[in-house]
Amino acid sequence: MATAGKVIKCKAAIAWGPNKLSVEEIEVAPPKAHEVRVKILATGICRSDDHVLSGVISNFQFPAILGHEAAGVIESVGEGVTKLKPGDKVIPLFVPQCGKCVCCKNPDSNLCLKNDIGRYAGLMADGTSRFTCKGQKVYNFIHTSTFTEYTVLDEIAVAKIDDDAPLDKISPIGCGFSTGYGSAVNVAKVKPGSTCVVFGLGGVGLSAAIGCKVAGASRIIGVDINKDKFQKAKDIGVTECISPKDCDKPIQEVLTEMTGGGVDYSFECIGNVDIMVAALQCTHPGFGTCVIVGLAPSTHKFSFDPMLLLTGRTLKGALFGGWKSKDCVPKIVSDYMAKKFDLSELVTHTLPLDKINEGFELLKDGKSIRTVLKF
Ligand code: COD
Ligand code: ZN
Ligand code: ZN
Repeated sequence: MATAGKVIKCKAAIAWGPNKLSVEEIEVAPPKAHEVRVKILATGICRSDDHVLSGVISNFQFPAILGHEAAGVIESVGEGVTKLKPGDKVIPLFVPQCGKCVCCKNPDSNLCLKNDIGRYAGLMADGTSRFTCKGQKVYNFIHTSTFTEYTVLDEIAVAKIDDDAPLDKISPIGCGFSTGYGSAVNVAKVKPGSTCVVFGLGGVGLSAAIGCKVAGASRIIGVDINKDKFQKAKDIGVTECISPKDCDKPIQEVLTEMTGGGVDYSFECIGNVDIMVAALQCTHPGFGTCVIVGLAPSTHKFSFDPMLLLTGRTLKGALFGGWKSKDCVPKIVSDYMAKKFDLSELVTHTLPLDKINEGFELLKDGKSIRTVLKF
């Protein structure tokens, strides 16, 4: 491409600090060795973008380019990149897969130790940045940075996907969808005929419910305090919906009674430590499994009676639905194209980059499932 090897000037949303986000012109340097430069075509606004922007995450370096759920096309590649080429369709990976660390080598783990979640160094693998704005260095975000027309990614943080994939529709596979869906099919390994309960019917909870359905669950109970979420949940396959506000006893007791002793699988997709305990308590003794998907504020802790585990329940959790990202994202895209599941219900709003602040408002007010910015 004509731009290969050159600095690209483009538009990006810069987070200057907590609650300070504006669209600016930036410079994006060419990719160095084992990096690729990607033109982003669609990117969703997701929970951890909001956590950083609203200041919930305190050890964060500004200014930075947020965004981690996206789809795009490779513009150019750096030296030593052999498996990716300009024109390839890709999804950035906020949990990378280096293939070399102990977690990557362990078939049961997807938590590549090169991940930047929690540490937030905000730099490329070589310790430098590819972004500048108004002469200032700009940090990246968990290996991705997608609220920009162009980004630069380490090779370990890119999945090449099908040439025919519709990039405008599949960005939720970069985070929210795969997180919820994988929690069901991959982390819990939901079995056909089972009974599941999903706490929280936002994009992640709905995706967990889609996973339960694809895995053949016969009963999928949705729990949410906002009844506006029930219709969409039923449309995607949730069989019953309950609001804890309508119950005269704790939700875990209601669920235990409704299911004759407890559910096979429960998913906490809210990020509330009290609900996490309820999600464990409502699983059936002897074989129930509870999966923690929600991200709670780091100061919040939970405690429970260890007898809940001694009596044969399992408590699990994983990032990104437990998927080994580089290996599995292309397969998830292929499954989408084979119509194994639908993503259209998850995207409720579409906006241009200039209206990104509006997108964050929709997320905060609980009005959107997912807002996707299209370039
Ligand atoms: N009881 C029942 N329902 C509740 C309660 C409650 N006490 N409180 C809130 N809810 C409902 C809300 O009404 C809403 O419908 C739903 O819970 C939460 O949905 P959203 O839309 O706010 O959030 P999602 O679906 O986008 O999910 C985000 C999580 C809240 C699960 C968040 O913790 C997350 O993203 N977790 C994944 C962690 C992760 O992997 N992060 C990395 C990148 S984001
Ligand atoms: Zn996310
Ligand atoms: Zn690794």
